Formats: sequence, structure tokens, C-alpha cells
Amino acid sequence: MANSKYEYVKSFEVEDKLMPSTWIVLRIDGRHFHQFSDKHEFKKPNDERALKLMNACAEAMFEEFPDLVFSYGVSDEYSFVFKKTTEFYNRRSSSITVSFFTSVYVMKWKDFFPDKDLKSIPSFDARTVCYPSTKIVRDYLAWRQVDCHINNQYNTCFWKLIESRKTKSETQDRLKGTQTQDKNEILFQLGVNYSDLPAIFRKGSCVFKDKVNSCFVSSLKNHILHFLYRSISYPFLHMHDDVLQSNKCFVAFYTPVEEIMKYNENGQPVKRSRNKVITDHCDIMGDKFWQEHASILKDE
Ligand code: DGT
Ligand code: MG
Ligand code: MG
Ligand code: MG
Ligand code: MG
Repeated sequence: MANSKYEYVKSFEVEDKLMPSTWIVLRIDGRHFHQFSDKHEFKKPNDERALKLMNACAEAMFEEFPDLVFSYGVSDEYSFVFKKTTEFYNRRSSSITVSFFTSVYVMKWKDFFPDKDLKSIPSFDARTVCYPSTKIVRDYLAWRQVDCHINNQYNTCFWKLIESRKTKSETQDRLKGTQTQDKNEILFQLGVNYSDLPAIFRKGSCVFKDKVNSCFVSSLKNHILHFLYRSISYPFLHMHDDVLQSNKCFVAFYTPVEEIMKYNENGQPVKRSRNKVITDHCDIMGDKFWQEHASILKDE
């Protein structure tokens, strides 16, 4: 690049590199979502479609950024854990991930709210923190899930009391100083068994990659394509390469496209293990989940 007299401005840039060999946790939080959720008439206290849109954004993050190992979402926030050894974006904290998340939120809005126009521009803030040990990452995630539980129980009580024709100030007085057990009792009197509420509300959402065994399948379309490439003369293929590449020519005589399974010499289906993005509403405070998914936070 040619030097110019303006080059000196680069000397003002400061290093923006996160500590090496530490888990990077990025937390994204909707900006002014109190107003945003009112404007779009999100259901109170939980809008399942809004939560599922957040989950879809997290799933898209996993498709886009291979160094993500785990994420946890609740309300208008999502925490993303990058593996310790990641060199993604040179470990710069001002990474592009939050703009990617926001763009997906806008792009997928209509998939989740076909009946609602997006009336204002959603944006998210982001902070990154480095954690040196697996234990602290687990404690971080447990902290977010405890928060989810406390807020959800309070909000569920609050809106049930409002539904039962209590005023806002009566409701606030009724809930002041109450413990978990008291709130469960209030809910029970109002006909709600807290543990029967959907797990997505009570536990929040986990999106992560997990190894799954699947049978090796390949599409019939691919087999035909290979067959044609092997048996039709090169000049023909050359002339019609664009059509073959687009697969348009097969639609006419092979619809729907079937998938065929591969078998080994003993007649057993060929299994392969691959990473799949999973969304679930697990308990991530106890040991069970982490014992069953030991590879997620393993030290490398
Ligand atoms: P901030 O983050 O400082 O810019 O401000 P907010 O307004 O985003 O506040 P925050 O992040 O502390 O709290 C999240 C807000 O989003 C909270 O006021 C309720 C709203 N919200 C999030 N999820 C839902 C939902 O499923 N239903 C409804 N009705 N509101 C929700
Ligand atoms: Mg906030
Ligand atoms: Mg917010
Ligand atoms: Mg929030
Ligand atoms: Mg550039």
C-alpha cells in the first residue's frame, strides 16, 4: 500500500486483543427492549415467538462462526462462548458477531412474526469477557440461568396477579420480600403450577454443537449427476455445464429427489458422526448436563 502523508493517523489505533488461552464470553443484549417489546406487543411475561427468533439468531451464529462451543439465551440477551484457543478475528473484542446477530434478527423477523411489521430498528449491545477456567465459565452460565429463574418467577407472578384484577401497586406490595416458596404458593392459589410452565420460559435456551450419529445418506440426484458426468461426452457437458450445475435438468424427470442410504459389506447402514446444532432448554447449573456433554467445555 502506498504511503501518504495521512498514514500517521494509524499511530492512534490501540491494540484491541483479548487475553490468549482463555474462554471468550460475548454477551449480547437488546437495546431498549422494554420499549421494543411494548411497540411490537410481545406477550407478557414471555413471548414464545420472540424467544424463538432469538434462538434462530443464535443457531445462525453457530453456522457462521465455527469456534463457538456453547450459547445461552434468555429474554433479550444471549451469551456466546468461544473456545479457548480461538484466533477468530485475531481475538479482537470489537468483533463483527453482534452485527451479524442483529442482521439475522431483522432478516428472520417475518419468519416468526408474519403478522407484524418491524416498526423500529432493533439493536444489541455486546460485551466480551475472558474467563481462565472451565469452572468460571460454568459459574457464569449458572449465574445467567439463576437470573432467568428469578426474573421469570417474579414476572409470571406479577402478570398473574394483574390478570386477577389486582392493580400494579397492589401487586408490587404483595410480591415485596417474597421468597421462591412464597411465589410458588401465590401461583398455586392462582391455579398455576410453576413447574408445568414451558421449559423455554423457566430454563432459557441453550444452543450448542453436539456429535450425533447419523446414517450416511447421499442424494439420488448426486448419483445421477456422477453417472452423467462419467457417461456423456465432454463437449456435451461443456456446452450444458450451466444447466447441469444448476440441477435444473433433473427436476423434469426425477421429482421428488430421493435419498439413498449407504451400506457396508455386512449390509449394515454406514454410520458417521457429525456435529449438529442443537437447541434445548437444559439445566446447566447442575453437573448432569456437563457430564453428558463433556466435549463442549473441554480444555485443549
Ligand atoms: P437496555 O438493555 O439497558 O437497553 O434496556 P432494556 O429495556 O432492553 O432492558 P433489559 O435488557 O434489562 O430487559 C429486557 C426488557 O425486554 C424487559 O423490559 C422486558 C423486555 N422483554 C424481553 N423479552 C420479553 C418477552 O418475551 N415479552 C415481553 N413482553 N417483554 C420482553
Ligand atoms: Mg441492560
Ligand atoms: Mg436489553
Ligand atoms: Mg436484557
Ligand atoms: Mg475491510
